[in-house]
Amino acid sequence: MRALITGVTGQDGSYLAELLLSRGYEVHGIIRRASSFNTARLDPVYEDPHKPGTRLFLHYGDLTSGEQLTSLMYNIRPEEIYHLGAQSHVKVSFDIPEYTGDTTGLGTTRILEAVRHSGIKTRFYQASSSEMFGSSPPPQNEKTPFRPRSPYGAAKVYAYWLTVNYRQAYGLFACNGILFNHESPRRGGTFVTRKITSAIAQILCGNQKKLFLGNLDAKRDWGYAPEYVEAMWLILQQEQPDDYVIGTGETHSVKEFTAEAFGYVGLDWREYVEFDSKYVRPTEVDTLCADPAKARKQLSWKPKLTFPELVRIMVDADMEAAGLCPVGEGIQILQVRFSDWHRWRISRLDAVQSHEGVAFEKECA
Ligand code: NAP
Ligand code: F7E
Repeated sequence: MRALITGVTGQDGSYLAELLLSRGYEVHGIIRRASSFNTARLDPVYEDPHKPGTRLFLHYGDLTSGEQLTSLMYNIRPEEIYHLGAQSHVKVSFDIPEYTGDTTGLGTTRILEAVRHSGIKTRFYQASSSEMFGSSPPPQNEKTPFRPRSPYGAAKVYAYWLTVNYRQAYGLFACNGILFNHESPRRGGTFVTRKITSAIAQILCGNQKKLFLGNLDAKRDWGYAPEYVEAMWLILQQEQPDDYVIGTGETHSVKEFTAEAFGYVGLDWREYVEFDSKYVRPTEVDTLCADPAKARKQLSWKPKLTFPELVRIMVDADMEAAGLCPVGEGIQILQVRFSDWHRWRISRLDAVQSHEGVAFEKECA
């Protein structure tokens, strides 16, 4: 099988590339040109393209331009497309709404048009988001109305309906995975979970004294990213194209995540966390909690990891990356359940970058 992944350098793209390679796929990823390396998350699976038998290939492309996408489709002829590329930060989408619409919304149109014009037969996965539900009360499922509360959420609603439209209009095997928040040691450093766990490691190292956060009362349904890329794959293996909600069915506040993470290393979060209004969004999504019954029934997908286990994995990974001796419960959970801890950890370089990302966010976001 041959798959194409947009957003292959991101959290989900990198895990999905690993999953597909482990299942014998040839994997093609679209990366955008950057002045510094943006492929650190692919380090565990990167192969020298000159070596015979290589199955991972990277191609330059940008979602803001359709110019080369049709020829990429035509030449690669992927049997499955996982469209994960997006400007994915909700708070940032208020600062750059037009760019977010271009990348996160129109980017999907460009990929779908490239599929149509190249004439290839393929299956298409759209990375839809629980952020589309916005102010609709929980629990949210496939029938819940979309009431987005951010430019990001609105762009994802547009992309959702484009995907449904290409399924109906052109008979494309096109599916939406409506994924609730999913986290990991590879989560970008400016999302709240990773911001908290990397700050804990830096506090323990003595490099950081305080952690500045915004709204602690927002509630999210947080799962573990490697399990969610498995759901993406399952969605494209079904007989009929369809749309699925993917989440744990449990919700926790940002305050609960903070208390759990600091508590795990024996610290009282109230001594370190301070409020900064610059992290508060103009409009907030108060509570997200999935009703994943359809995915359970039709995909037989069920997450294995619990909320405290997710927190422990992320804190251990950030402690290890910072050169500290991790508490160890998170490592043990992965070794027992997933057999290989080191496959899922982040590199030291990534930890440094995410710490810098936090500093940058303090100034800019
Ligand atoms: P992420 O870590 O932010 O990754 C986003 C990816 O998109 C990166 O590879 C990024 O490239 C790429 N990208 C951004 N702008 C681009 C452009 N103009 N052209 C080409 N590529 C571009 O996001 P993620 O957490 O892996 O999420 C994957 C997808 O699922 C996203 O569409 C996100 O909106 C959606 N989603 C995520 C969650 C979640 O909880 N993680 C939940 C629901 C939906 P660089 O590495 O160069 O920046
Ligand atoms: O915020 C609150 C913030 O940025 C979670 C993306 O993957 O999931 C993600 O979007 C909550 C919000 O994720 C800080 O106000 C408090 O209520 O980690 P986040 P998100 O906005 O839920 C959805 C499903 C996606 O699709 C997106 O791509 O935490 N919060 N204080 C903070 N958030 C941040 N980032 N930083 C803070 O200091």
